[in-house]
Amino acid sequence: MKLDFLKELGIHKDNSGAFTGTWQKTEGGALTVRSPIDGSTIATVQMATAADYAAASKAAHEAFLRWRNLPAPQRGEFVRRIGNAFREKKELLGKLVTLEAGKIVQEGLGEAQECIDIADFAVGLSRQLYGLTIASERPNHHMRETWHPLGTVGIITAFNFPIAVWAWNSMLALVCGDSCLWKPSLKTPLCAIAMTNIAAEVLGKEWAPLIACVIGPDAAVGGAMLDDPHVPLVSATGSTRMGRIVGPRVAQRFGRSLLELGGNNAILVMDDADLSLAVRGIVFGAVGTAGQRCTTTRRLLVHEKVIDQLTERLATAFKQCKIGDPFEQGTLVGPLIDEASAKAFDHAIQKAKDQGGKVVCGGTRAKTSAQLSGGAYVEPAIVRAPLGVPVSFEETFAPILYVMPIQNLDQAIEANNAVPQGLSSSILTGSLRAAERFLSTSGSDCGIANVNIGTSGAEIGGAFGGEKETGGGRESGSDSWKAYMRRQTSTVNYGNTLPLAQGIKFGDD
Ligand code: UN1
Repeated sequence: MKLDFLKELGIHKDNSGAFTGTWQKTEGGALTVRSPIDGSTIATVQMATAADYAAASKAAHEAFLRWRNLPAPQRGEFVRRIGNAFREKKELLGKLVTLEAGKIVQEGLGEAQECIDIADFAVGLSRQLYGLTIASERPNHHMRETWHPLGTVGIITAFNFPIAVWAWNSMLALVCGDSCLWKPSLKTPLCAIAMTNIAAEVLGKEWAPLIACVIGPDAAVGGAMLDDPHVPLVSATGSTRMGRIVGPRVAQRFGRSLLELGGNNAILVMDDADLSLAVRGIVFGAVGTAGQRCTTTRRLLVHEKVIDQLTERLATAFKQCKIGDPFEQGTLVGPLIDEASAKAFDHAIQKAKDQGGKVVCGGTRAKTSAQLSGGAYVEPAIVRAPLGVPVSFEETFAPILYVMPIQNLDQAIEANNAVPQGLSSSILTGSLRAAERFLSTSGSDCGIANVNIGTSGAEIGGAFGGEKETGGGRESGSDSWKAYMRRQTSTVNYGNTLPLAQGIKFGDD
């Protein structure tokens, strides 16, 4: 594989670098980085230890103490330049995402675009960190709420969005006046090094510690972050299993956590849906990113009147999806991240069969060229299953779509909400009534509920996140920035007397 382009992202083959900006050497063990495309080794990265983490945290805290005093629009100006640097390097970043995470070229570029978009959003936000004024019950008093920088934000990211999720968090955190410490997935450290390099170069030596990235083992480095009193917010993306560790451990020290955990997203297809649109939306949602998005469509709840027809059309479309080298034009399904993921896929397919599911298409390992034999490629599966089949309650991070029949909208909504996760959901229908019912209080219980589009591919402008076992966090657009700041309520007396709230008389007045 041609790796020359890595140099343009500041990554050298003999890289010694668990980067903490460009200012610190680390002492941890060596991490072998493999491409999921063919399993080949692409780099070795020297990891950080808990002591390295502590040094990065100290520097991040010191940088925060200075950064928070810069006016927010000036912080925004740095972020504008970081966003422009992402823009300039979009092609390279997309390529790196393809190399290290195995996404097809279009999706790698899409992820780089998401970083650019959130930087733009954050720049605008830097002039809009609005508070409130509130009417006081006391004469000659006023009340207001203001937002202040919080401190260092710990960012834990997963392999499947190796650059965008960090950007969602860090670009907002920077304009909010915070510093960041990034603990990336050990499967995608080069993406983390590249992004940190780009941002550090724009920030310069003085401010580079604001965006330190610490690549190290979960227990030593991740654990140190969870317990770090200088990290008031830990924003963690990953499995529900990970969230169950992060949430309570951070809460134990009264830190806050922002959790983006598993999804088990359904599309409801009603009998009046446009089936051509449905096929396109479902294929992208189920097969895109080889089923490795937290927003991937995993369940299809289809009206019994159209289920046979739709399943047949989907099977045809699934079979046409080209599986293979994600760098190759025309490929729609790249590799899973590793063999363990492929084993989880095999296991879920077997379970589905044991539970009465019928594999309509796919469900096996894909045949690829000899060059790709070191990668884990699977044929995306459609499984027809009875409603409520136990395996459909679990998230398997691979392309498996459970197609289940429903008789009416109420039953579909109930089934949508029956799983423990609550990230994304969609309804495909021509009926305004059905769509609005799905979006109503007694409709979908998910953080994201769409109409006539799929479950994945959210824009950065909205708040992103979900309920129940998805963890409840919201990041990216809308007012998610508030999670990265602390709120202060102030009451100011501009009179000469001291009236007390609630009309209390205290001693002689
Ligand atoms: C994730 O899979 O962790 O909505 C994030 C989407 C993307 C983000 C997914 N914008 O599919």
